[in-house]
Amino acid sequence: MIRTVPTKPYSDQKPGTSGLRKKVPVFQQEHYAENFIQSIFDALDGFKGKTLVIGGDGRFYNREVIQKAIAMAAANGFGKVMVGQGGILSTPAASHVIRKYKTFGGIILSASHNPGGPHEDFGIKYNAGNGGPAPEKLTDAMFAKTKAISSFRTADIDPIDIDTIGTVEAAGMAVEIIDPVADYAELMESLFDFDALRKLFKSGFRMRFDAMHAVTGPYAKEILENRLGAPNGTCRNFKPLPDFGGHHPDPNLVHAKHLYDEMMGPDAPDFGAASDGDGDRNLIIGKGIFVTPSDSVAMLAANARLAPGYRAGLKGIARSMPTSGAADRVAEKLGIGIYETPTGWKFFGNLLDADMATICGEESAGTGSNHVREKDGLWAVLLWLNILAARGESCKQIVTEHWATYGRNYYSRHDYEEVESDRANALIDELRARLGALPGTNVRGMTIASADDFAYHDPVDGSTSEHQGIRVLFEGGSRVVFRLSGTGTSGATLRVYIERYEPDKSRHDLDTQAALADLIAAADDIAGIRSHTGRAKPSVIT
Ligand code: VG1
Ligand code: CO
Repeated sequence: MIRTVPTKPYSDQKPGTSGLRKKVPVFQQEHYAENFIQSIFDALDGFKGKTLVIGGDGRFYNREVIQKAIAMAAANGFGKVMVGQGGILSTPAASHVIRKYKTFGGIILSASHNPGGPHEDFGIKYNAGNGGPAPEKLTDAMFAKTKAISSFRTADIDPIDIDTIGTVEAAGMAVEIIDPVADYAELMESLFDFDALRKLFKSGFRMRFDAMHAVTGPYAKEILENRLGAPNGTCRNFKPLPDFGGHHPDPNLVHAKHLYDEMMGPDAPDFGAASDGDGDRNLIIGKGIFVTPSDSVAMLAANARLAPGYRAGLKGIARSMPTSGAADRVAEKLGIGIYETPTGWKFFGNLLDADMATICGEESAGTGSNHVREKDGLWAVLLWLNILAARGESCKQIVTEHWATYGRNYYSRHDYEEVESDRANALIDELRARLGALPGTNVRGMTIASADDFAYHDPVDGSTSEHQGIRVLFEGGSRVVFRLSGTGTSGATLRVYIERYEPDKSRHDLDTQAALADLIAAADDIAGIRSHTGRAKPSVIT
């Protein structure tokens, strides 16, 4: 029943910011998925007889790869796999299942916010026994295995019925099909004041949650409508579809514009939210106000004690380097640690495991806490709701009050998508070569105080990660950051992050792009964005 199948290496299986992501036709090449899955197993040690969690975001090719992964897990000696019913497990739910049942680790099939379908994106990532994304050391080891692989192990078994809850046997291994929502919903119930939330909805509070036809639909329906009594219709686009209904499951101001427009409209609900393909991102829009993700982390941290799960306070806050400094001011006021990590959730794992950080966040709409080891879209939504219920104020009031107390970090990210890789690399290389010469120079009336290529020294395991983004800091604290995306599947995406701190309360209601106009122009002067990319403007502005 167990077979060793000869195979040839592919040279392009290097995991990026969050796992391996490629177009579906790339994954459909002979043995492409098998090679990567075997390389994951080959990079791990000591899993014989142990349990592996398997699930995905329901996108095109999910079911096929789940069957492959089950057969390969059996052939490689796992004792059991736990699979989300229908092949569904959101990224945070998978993280929770891995932790709750003390399993060896898990495979999550997702390309997250990237589009899905026969010609769109697919992805595979591995999470370790702490529930968190494989650290760099492990992804490097996997990549090394993909380059040397000569065979993989699989079992000749009939396809497993992954739609029926229960346990079956496959080539000597137990296959348990689990309810993908139950454990996660129970965890949320343990962290938040569900009674207060029920009262909130009962009082007529109106909310719109857009699941974007991605994985959070079943979770949001169960928690918001079934358990919290939000009216039927609160959740939109809640049925996971293999192609996300033809849209990008990316909850930003471009792909969730309909939600934004509704929230800015005359009959806006009180609160709007959305999540991405695999359920780890969140978009938060109050009635008449968009909450920028960097602000959201800061505001959630500042108010976390209002939720039962965080009543004891926070140990520390961690944010990715390009995320604005709004959270730093909260940490300072609370007298707790603040940590600045490279982009990608894998860098938060050690800080969370060591109990140095409780809440973490990224500017890309990822927020989470030590309840799992991934960012968690619905968690952020529920914490916001808990804060709204406890304070009895609107989202807009909470945001403006926060700015008045801490000052406002005007912040925006400009993405230039699908730029030719050579041109994007040239921009970064040239900038890197000029870093030493930048300090002291004057750009548009602003003086550059320092410039560097961000390197992270993990305070827990002592590892170093270099080349994590180029930072240009101006006197007075404003900054621009440049980095290339590690999640795209065609060409290169240049991300430019722009930030300016404004302490003056009378200047907190400016238009963000206008407030940042001089820095946006300076970023182009410094890096030659237009000339290098050939683009007059960004593809996405958040
Ligand atoms: C992007 C975001 C990063 C996030 C990553 C995975 O990475 O910038 O903050 O952790 O996506 O998110 P990059 O390398 O493209 O900038 V998800 O929700 O796509 O797993
Ligand atoms: Co995601």
